[in-house]
Amino acid sequence: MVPSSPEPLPAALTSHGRTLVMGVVNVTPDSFSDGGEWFEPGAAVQHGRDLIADGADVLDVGGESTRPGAARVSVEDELARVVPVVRALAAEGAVVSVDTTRAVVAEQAVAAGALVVNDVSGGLADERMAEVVARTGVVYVVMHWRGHADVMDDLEQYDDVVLDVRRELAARVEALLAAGVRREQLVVDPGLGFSKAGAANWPLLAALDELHALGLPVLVGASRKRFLGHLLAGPDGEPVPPLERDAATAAVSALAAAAGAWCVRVHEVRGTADAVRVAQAWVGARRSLDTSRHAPPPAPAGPPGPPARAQAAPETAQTAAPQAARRRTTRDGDSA
Ligand code: PMM
Repeated sequence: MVPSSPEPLPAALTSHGRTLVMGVVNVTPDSFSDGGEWFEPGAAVQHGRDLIADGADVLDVGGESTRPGAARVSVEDELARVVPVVRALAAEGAVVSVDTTRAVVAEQAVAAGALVVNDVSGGLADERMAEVVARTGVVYVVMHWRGHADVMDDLEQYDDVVLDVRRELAARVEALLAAGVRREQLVVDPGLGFSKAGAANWPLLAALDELHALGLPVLVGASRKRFLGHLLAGPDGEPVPPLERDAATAAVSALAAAAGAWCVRVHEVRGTADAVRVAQAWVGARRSLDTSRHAPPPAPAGPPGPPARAQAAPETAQTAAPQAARRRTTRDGDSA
């Protein structure tokens, strides 16, 4: 399935025909997976550049950790962390998203060049957020959320996690539309790991099509999360540490992309940039097969010629890239 795209994004981002890759730039001292590594503004900007070089389509700049149990930062600190980094990266031509639950941070980040507001609270944490999103017309990521980091692990009760998350997201979408936000601005996100214990995350991934039934693009943020650490735990039951979850993250990215996710949000971009291309080639080949097998038989006309070749998929930018790579590997004597 080719993901639909929210409206107010540059054409360069809507014409890929593949799932987008959002690279995480955490300007925080304490995020669960990469806290402190890029806390200085200069280091954060350089990290953003590196993620673009690795294949990120969008950079998500955040100044407040959502690590379970984390205390909130002040508005002043969040603004001081985020706005200069957004401004610098946007000035270099990057498509920038701001990861914030605060309307004032969203507003100033948009003024500094952000095109996307990624709100893990889906507008619940700040009642002014909907008004800012409606007025600025930015793309708005509405994540499923039940409470701030200090209480989120106490809010994990669901009758049916997929139906409950979908219903709660639908309610947020209705409230945002009622506040004047346009449907074309919206993206929804199941909020993996947010008020979801390990096992509750898998049905949400397995049922992405049920989230697609909301009729909006879907963003998936599985990167380095606890449920992957638990999945990969060794015989002692200890979850593997966050930095050892990138291969599993890329596997989720491929599966989410094949299931039609509009965007995947990740810390390590290169593996996921490859993964979404694998998914695109795989899904594209499936579609070509289905089309060629259901095409009517050719009219019997003209002299007999060489046997018809299987219908090749049109060589798009996506199919051309693996072919170029194959030519290179042959010359290099690499594996077939
Ligand atoms: N997860 C984190 C932060 N922001 N935004 C969206 N839209 N979806 C997510 O799943 C999500 C997010 C978790 O924190 P991290 O920045 O430390 O990964």
